[in-house]
Amino acid sequence: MGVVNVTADSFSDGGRFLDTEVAIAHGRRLIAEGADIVDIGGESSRPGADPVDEDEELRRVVPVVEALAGDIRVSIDTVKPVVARAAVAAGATLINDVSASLDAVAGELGVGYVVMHRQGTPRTMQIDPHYDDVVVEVKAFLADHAARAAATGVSEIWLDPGIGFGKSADHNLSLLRHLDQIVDLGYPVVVGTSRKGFLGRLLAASDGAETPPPTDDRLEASLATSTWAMAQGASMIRVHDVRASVQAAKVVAA
Ligand code: HH2
Repeated sequence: MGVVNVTADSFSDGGRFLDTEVAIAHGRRLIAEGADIVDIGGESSRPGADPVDEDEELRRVVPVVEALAGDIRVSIDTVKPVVARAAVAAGATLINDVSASLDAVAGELGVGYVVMHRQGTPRTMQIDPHYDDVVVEVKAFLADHAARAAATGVSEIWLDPGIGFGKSADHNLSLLRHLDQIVDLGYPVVVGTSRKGFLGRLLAASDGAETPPPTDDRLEASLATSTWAMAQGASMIRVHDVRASVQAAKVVAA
């Protein structure tokens, strides 16, 4: 799953693909690089991000969905029912909802649904995330929400542990270490670690550096975690760097 962020403020590529034509061209590049799905989003969910209003989000994503849906499977990354509906009308067939609240919309529209775990909301989620047992709690949340989605009629359900969404670096690593337990729930699993902050902090700590490497210098760390996730049984990885990730996926599959 290749990421197309039609946003001004995404953590790794904010502002680069805000223009409709530039976003479409980026999506086409990801298709050429081997993506199976492109995930189009118009509102950043990075820690501290400001909400985007509905009209602006629609203006950002709908033309990009329309332009790409004829060439590839399109997923809409949104927490807003109106945006999800408009994107599906424009050709999206998967709703990727980081708030885990749009199951009934996916059920009604007859499209696939990604249930992602997060603690808190983007504004505050990284301030002091706390769990007694992160793996047990995330697994229970995903099982519960998958059952709810199934009850509303969703037939294609994906589970995502929500790396970086209300989690410390240790929480992220625990979830990756025990990803097989989430895979054991019996639904396909998607994992997004690409360029995320905990990778930067891990690299800085191991190098004794004061500042993490910039987001566009986290490819190898991202590939390491994506490869790990696939080896633990993840069926899909959500990434910014499609070409390299496809190569890694092919080798893991072999
Ligand atoms: N991560 C981000 C956004 N959406 N969706 C799923 N299912 N899983 C994830 O891990 C995930 C996600 C954050 O990455 P990005 O879209 O690049 O950044 P931003 O939210 O700042 O736009």
